[in-house]
Amino acid sequence: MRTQVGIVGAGPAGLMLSHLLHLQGIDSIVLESRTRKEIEETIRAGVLEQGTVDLMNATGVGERMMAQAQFHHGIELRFNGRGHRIDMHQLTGGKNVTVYPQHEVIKDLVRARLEAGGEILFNVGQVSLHDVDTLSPKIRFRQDQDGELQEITCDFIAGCDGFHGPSRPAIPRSVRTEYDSLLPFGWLGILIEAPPSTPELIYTNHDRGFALVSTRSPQIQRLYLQVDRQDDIAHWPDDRIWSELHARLETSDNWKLIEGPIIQKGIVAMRSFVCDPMQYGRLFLAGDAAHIVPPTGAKGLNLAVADVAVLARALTEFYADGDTTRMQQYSSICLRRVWKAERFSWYMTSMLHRHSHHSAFERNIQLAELDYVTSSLAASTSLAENYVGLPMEWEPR
Ligand code: RFL
Ligand code: PHB
Repeated sequence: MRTQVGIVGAGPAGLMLSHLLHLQGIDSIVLESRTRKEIEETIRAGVLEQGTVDLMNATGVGERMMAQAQFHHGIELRFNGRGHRIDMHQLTGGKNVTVYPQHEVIKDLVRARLEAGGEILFNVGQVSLHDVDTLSPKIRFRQDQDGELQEITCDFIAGCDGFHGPSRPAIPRSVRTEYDSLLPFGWLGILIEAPPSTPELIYTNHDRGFALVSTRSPQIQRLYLQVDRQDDIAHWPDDRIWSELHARLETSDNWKLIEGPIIQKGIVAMRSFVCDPMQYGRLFLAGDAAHIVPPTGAKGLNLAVADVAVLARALTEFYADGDTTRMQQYSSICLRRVWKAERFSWYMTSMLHRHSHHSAFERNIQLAELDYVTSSLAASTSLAENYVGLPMEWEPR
């Protein structure tokens, strides 16, 4: 088999890249280790930046999103039993917080690719990358996990296979620097069947720890609790989850959290991670394969989309007239934005989570930060600008 761009991973990065390349007349084959059903049902991110929404609309995959997403104008930061609204719409000159689940983005992109005759090979196994520092890198894999060994010869390989995929290790250890910081906590996430308790997302800092009230649809809500990173979901029966959520979200004005049956629960660990460079020879990393942010800033999916917007443009320029300038700059263009998203996610995480090692002094600094960011126009404008998303490569600056 042969293709112009071999793409490992059908997450937001891999699928969006394949879609953007197709619009420029560039061929790709996407290899995915899970089934279509699995990738279309995995619950992950919920919030899209304005740039992600604009890119989906501009490239013809935004129709269902525009019909089903919720467009919020702000978020609430809650501490000391009181809510404080950050009006994102006003502070950013009209940008929104769009709540549209990641698996719906995946469904839209898979459908667009398949309808356009695109090739996505699901359920492949033993994917390995070869000759990435030559002009014809190769991907080997087995169809249906254990079928015959097959090989795709490519012009370029895009490693869009998430944090644990084989692409990043294909860059020699001596060439890459990894910046890694494991956080001491995780998030326990639940999906419930209930109407929303609030019109906008609530991020709460409480003495007992962080909590987040998000949403998925008028019937399904998404909530998170800060827990210890080693914690086991078996320690969290439903009534313990509810009593902890009520305690952390309590306000002095009797706001009520609406309960409903818990239909899914799990704990995810949190980390910050950056791989530099994001390119080696003809292998380009994009999305979680190259960097991870803690979810507090709602940045992961959006960073993945921002990376592939840069990569699609670089590849388009190469195939148009052999210009490799942007391809050579891929890593540095992406990493500038990545580090700013790392900084923002780190800032939101440190401001909102309860740290067991914190002294009373540090706790008061945290509360002063929250007071400042919710009362100063300059500080809340900065938070809003980062939350709705810094400009992406394809946007005018
Ligand atoms: P993905 O989505 O992990 O996709 C990688 C794909 O590669 C496949 N794969 C392989 N395929 C073939 N061969 C192999 N050997 C392979 N190994 C792996 C995988 O099966 C998978 O399909 O990476 P991508 O495309 O870079 O996208 C990144 C995002 O998924 C991630 O950053 C976000 O989910 C992070 N995130 C959030 N991001 C946001 O922008 N907004 C949010 O509100 C938000 N909330 C979240 C989040 C992540 C969370 N978790 C579960 C960590 C909330 C949570 C709880
Ligand atoms: C979500 O709805 O899954 C979500 C929302 C906001 C975040 C993280 C996750 O910061």
